[in-house]
Amino acid sequence: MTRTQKPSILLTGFAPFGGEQINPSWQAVSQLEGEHISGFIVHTKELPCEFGASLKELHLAIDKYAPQLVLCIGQAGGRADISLERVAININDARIADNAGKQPIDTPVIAGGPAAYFTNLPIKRILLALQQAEIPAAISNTAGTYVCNHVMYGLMHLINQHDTHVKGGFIHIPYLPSQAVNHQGAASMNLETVTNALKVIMTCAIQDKQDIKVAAGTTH
Ligand code: PCA
Repeated sequence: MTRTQKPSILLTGFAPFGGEQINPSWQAVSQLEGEHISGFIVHTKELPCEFGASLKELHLAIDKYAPQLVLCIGQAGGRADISLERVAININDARIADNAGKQPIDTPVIAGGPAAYFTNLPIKRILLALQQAEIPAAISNTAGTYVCNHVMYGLMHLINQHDTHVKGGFIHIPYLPSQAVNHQGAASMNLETVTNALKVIMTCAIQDKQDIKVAAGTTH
């Protein structure tokens, strides 16, 4: 295992999927390669939009960089906010085939694993920081049942099994305007706002402060 000297952050984005030409997650993440955030260096990695392979690539990147913070980013087409995912569930239920043609239905991400894991990011603190920066954001209580939930569950499983000091979580982001023009009525967020949001999130997450209690739940 190669250990880098400087404390580091691993940011991941995804390859395009579902007929899109781009994935805004990788568009935003790739802008941040080599960035310094409060003494931490940012490493980036594009993950394939594939069950199994995405988690293998994530594990390799974690092994390579030994980051203190792992933030995985994915596209949630149609959502209007930066979505701070609270929970990952132990299920793969693919509405469409992944980029390798696989479509698992009702299989576990990790056989024998717990039903769910919570992120260990201070998501309420992050929510307030984003709102202060005038970036629309929300807590999300589902990362879906596709490749993003798969990756978040695998990440939190790894952290819970091996090293609880590593912070990890998943962020869903809206379409970019260039995608939304092909999905009439769908919300979008520009690339600069998304990359700024990721900087705010990283800055807040590495402060290692306890989360705060503010209501940000839903009634449905
Ligand atoms: N979004 C998909 C998978 C890759 C991505 O960017 C999801 O939400 O599961």
